[in-house]
Order: sequence, then structure tokens, then C-alpha cells
Amino acid sequence: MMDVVTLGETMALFTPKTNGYMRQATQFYIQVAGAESNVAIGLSRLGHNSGWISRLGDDEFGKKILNFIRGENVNTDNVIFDETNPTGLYFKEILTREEINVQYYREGSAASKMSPEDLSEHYISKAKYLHLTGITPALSDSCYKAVMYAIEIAKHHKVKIVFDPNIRKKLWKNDRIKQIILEISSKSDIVLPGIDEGKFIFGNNEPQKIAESFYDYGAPIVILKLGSAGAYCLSNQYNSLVSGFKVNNVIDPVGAGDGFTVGILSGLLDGATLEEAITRGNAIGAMVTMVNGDVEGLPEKKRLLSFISELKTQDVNR
Ligand code: KDG
Repeated sequence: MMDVVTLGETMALFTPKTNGYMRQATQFYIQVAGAESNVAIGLSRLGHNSGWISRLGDDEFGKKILNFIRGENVNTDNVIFDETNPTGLYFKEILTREEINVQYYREGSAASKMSPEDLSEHYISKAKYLHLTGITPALSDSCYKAVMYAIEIAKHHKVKIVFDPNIRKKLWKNDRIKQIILEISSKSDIVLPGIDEGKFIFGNNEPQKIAESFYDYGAPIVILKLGSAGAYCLSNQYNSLVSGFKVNNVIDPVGAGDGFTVGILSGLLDGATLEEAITRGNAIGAMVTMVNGDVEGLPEKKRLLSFISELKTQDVNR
């Protein structure tokens, strides 16, 4: 039995060693990043069993990514090597700490060719949770179909669906973005939108109203991410704001949302209350922002628990 299975693209991530325009860069760090595998890695570091479904190019970056994710003890049995299409690339231009530009080279990538035929019903049916993001259906029509098929399998086998809209406007080639995000939300058990995504979809600025709108679309648990302010939860069992952890020295905010998802899922898998799970989510989101890279800041259990107990009521000053 797997705790969480997720489905999506992972890329080789290049970050210049110096800040400023990337045209000036002469040296880059190479890391591995993709929202869904970030979540699988975060869960594995906390001691849960996670599996990642994808396609990788049969190239050096594809092999690097597989080695890295396997090395994090994530199950990769449903990862396919594609001999025709390459692994996607992703560059993070850091103009200043507050101004980060993301540049993708992933059109026609191996992962963008994912389709329902790539999915194993048996693999997904063994999980307690299926984690999905709005990035995958934005990659291509066949990826959208793969996501919808994964949902069908999950529903059939009573696997709970957790959905993070993760809207990346650069990726959406069609104007069905809002429609598709709401379609998947309506089929999910837990939806984890960011406040800006809520504003974009419903044209409303108020956390409570945004959460209600997602809830009305059929998601029984909505947890709206509010950055360092925490998260607002709307569900039958719990309905409140859970305060976040303020980080005064943010190094790299990318990946914080995935860290948040890791905390929620890990808390629920450990039998925590929704409030406790959200506190974990807030804590991991904060921890991710203190480290360069999308997965490098994801903590192991002992560190997470001491971070929460030491800093629950105070700001993080570093
Ligand atoms: O959530 C962090 C992601 O944005 C990053 O790891 C890369 O998957 C990625 C994407 O599509 O932006």
C-alpha cells in the first residue's frame, strides 16, 4: 500500500550562481524540480511511502532526475523513458531575491506526451491519496486526459484526491484554464489553492469568499494558502484561519506551496487534526523558503517537529 501517488513533469533546474540577468551568467547550479515530485520527495523525507508517475527523456537529464528521485526513496515503478522526446528544462533567473523569473523549455518534452495509456490502474489503486496539480493538464491535451483518467481510477478505488491548482499562466495555451481548474476541484476531496489563484478564478479578494466558492464547486475541504499569514480552511469539521510562520530572510520562495501540501498530507497520514496538519503545512512552506532550490529545504520529521515546537509563537529571524 502506498501513502501518496502523484503524477507530473519533473525537469532539470538551472540556477545561475550570480544574481542579475541570466545573459550575464557564466555558471549554473543544476538541481531537480517539478511540483509533483517535490511533494513525493517531501513526503518520503518525513517517512511516508510515495510514488511518482511520469515520462522522462531517455537522456542524461532524464537519468539524473530518476537517480535523484529514487535516491530520495520515492517509488518510480510507473516512470517511462521516452526515446523520442527530451526531458524538460527549467531556468530560475534571480534578478534580486524579491524578483525571480522562471523560464521553461518543456514544450514537446517527454512528460508533455503523457497519456492515459501510461497509467497503471493497479499502481494508483494502491494509494491512500492521489496528488494532482494544475500544471499537468496545462502541458498538453494528452496530459489533461491522463489527469482525468487518474481521477477516474482514484474515484473507482476510493483513493482520496488532493489537488493544488498551481496555476502557471506561461503554460496554458488555451482559454479553458478556469474551467479545467474548477472541473478538477469539483472532483477532489481536498483543494489547496493560493490566494492569488482564488482571485484569478473568482475575481474576489476575500479568503473566506474564495474558499466558499471552491467549496460550492464540490470540494469538501478547501485550504486556501495565504503565504506567511498562514492558511484559511473551510470544511465540515473545521473552519478557521491557521496562522503561519513569518520568515524574515527569504532565500527562495519557489516550492513553498509544494512544501505546504507535504505538511497537509503528512499530518493527515499521521492522524493529525486538520488544524495540526495545516500547521505542518505552514511550517514546511516556511522552511522551504529559507533554502535555495525547490526541494532542498524540505525537512525530515525530527527537524520539522522541533521547528514547529520552537517557533510556533515567534517569528523566524535569521
Ligand atoms: O512548485 C514549484 C514548481 O514550480 C517547480 O518545482 C517547477 O513544476 C514546476 C513548474 O512547473 O513550475
